[in-house]
Amino acid sequence: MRKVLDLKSLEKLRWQIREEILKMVWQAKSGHLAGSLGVVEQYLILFLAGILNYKPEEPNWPARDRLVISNGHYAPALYAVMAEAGFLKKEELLTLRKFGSRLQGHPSRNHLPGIETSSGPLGEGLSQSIGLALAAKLNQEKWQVFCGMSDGEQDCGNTWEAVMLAGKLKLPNLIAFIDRNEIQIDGFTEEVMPLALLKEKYQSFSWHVLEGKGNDLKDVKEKFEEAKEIAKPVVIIFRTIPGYGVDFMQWKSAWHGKVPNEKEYQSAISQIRKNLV
Ligand SMILES: Cc1ncc(C[n+]2csc(CCOP(=O)(O)OP(=O)(O)O)c2C)c(N)n1
Ligand SMILES: [Mg+2]
Repeated sequence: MRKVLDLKSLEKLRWQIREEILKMVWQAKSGHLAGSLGVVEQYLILFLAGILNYKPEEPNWPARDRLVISNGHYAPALYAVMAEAGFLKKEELLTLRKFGSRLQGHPSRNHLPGIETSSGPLGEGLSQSIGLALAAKLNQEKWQVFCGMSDGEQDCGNTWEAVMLAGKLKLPNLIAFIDRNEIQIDGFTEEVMPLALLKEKYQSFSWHVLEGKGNDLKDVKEKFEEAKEIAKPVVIIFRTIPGYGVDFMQWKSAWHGKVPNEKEYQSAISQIRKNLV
């Protein structure tokens, strides 16, 4: 059965999840920390605050909402939250990136039940989400499609083809959310490829745009609840801090995909744990 927690319980959980993420990437000696640490509140609210409709014991339940994570390198955060939601056991988290593990470095739908689409190559998730949303609409199904994207993916041409099509189709069941953390693999987004007026660009293609504070549980919850009621394509632009919770990782694109050394790891863990006392 789906677990629904109040914001007070999630407040503690968001730091426990961050500790899991650090442990997972540390044992694998590979993985993406900055984005994963920044996105935790969004995934937690989706899975554990009653936003997504799902049954962990029946991952292919036909009436489930579909969650497409287009930016697959956020996998550590996704797996850690899915474990909390009951899709896998917490012990399995430490198999991340191990040979034969269900927890591939990027999500694979053939490996882990509950993963809706395989991802890793950026810029594909919104097109896939449109296909799902269109199918639901044609079949008069009530489930909704949620598509998580990164800001780096707004550089992908394919993303904008999908933005145009979703607007044209007026899909009433499509909710996109962007992790606007201002960084990508080797610098700030506005230096590598300025995104300019992201909100206005989506609006010009007939999307409804919401903006939220992505590291604020209450605000994230309110924005998803609001989005669920809007009967046209909606995108929530969540401002977040990459590397949130670890002072030397915050806002540093160098931590996009780097593994800490022993001293850095111990410091990161103790910084995160301070939020749990
Ligand atoms: C099509 C494609 N091109 C390049 C890459 C390599 N790549 C992986 S993550 C990434 C950075 C993209 O920025 P963002 O998703 O915002 O990452 P963040 O640093 O915020 O985690 C790139 C270029 C990829 N996965 N797919
Ligand atoms: Mg980014």
